[in-house]
Amino acid sequence: MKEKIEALRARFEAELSAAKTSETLEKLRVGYLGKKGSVTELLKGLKDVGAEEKRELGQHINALKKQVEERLAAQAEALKTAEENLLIASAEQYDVTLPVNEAQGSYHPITVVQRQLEEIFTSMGFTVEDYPEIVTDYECFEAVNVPKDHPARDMQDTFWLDNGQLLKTQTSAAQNAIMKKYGAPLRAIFPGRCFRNEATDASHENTFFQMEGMMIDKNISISNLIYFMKTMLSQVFERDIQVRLRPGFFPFVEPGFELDISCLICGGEGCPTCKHSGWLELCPCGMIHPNVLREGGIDPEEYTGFAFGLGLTRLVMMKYGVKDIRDLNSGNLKALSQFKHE
Ligand code: FA5
Repeated sequence: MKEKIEALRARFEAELSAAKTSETLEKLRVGYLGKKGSVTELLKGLKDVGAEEKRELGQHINALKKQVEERLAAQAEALKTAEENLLIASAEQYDVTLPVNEAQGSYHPITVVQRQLEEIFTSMGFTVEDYPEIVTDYECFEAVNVPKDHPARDMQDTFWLDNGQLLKTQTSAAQNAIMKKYGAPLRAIFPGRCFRNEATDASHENTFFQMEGMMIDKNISISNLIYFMKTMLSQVFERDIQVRLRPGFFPFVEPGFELDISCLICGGEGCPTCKHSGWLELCPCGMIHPNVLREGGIDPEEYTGFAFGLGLTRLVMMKYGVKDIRDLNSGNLKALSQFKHE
């Protein structure tokens, strides 16, 4: 019996040194000290030996039991510490002595107004379409009735890629694909970033946002166009503003208009933002040219429609009284943080 006890002690020590997780330790505990554990079985076996021997063997077995209990407890503690150290070492390090940065982020004013416009138009049954910034010559020009060598291209020089594609100069670049996607009737707006090779000034940037809209159905007329433009502007500005509609030429509309807004920076008196004219070109628009409808797979004999190309960045300038368009792209948090309340 004594040899059995010593063999068990040796086996336990070997198994204990191999135990590297809390789970294996628990298995060991059950295997030695549980109801049917090896040490418990030894104790049960004492009933078959004589009284003399029982006393001596009982002491040995109890000593082994105590040793197993103590060794298991010590090993469990050591494992716990090792696991905690591992967790600390793998956790993200940070300096608790650094001052708290109380500056809160906020949406860019262009995002705020874009979302407001999206809400206005979706409430009137328009879908909101996303479109790439890199497009083909066909999408940006040819599909909207601006063939190669058309003089209207001069107004929209842009950045060309080696593969012949370009950074879109106008959101009109999405017109053709959207017509082909939905057919008629359709109501869609498509905001997007545009790029032009511009000499920048207070109201011109090389990178700016437009938001295009199209409505195509039977019997759509200029009255529908004016209604939607008025509704949109009165909801965005939440006050009366002066607008004027004058003829404008764009190859993709016939007739075409320029919708100007009385400059809200100077109240129409004239300033650098409106080039001292008192008016700011905001939203060219018109009735979609039959060639453009046809190219989009829509029969111009059956359907008519209007399109507009809102200068979203300029609208933001007017709404918030931003005098220089370049502030909006500057990343200057001091200038932009004033819109935080939105
Ligand atoms: C166009 O881009 C036409 N695609 C708009 C259109 C769409 C007309 C559908 C008819 C039907 P235009 O180049 O004028 O047009 O630009 C439209 C608006 O974008 C301008 O009125 C102006 O508000 C804004 N915009 C144009 N160029 C710049 C620029 N460099 N910086 C900031 N805003 C600009």
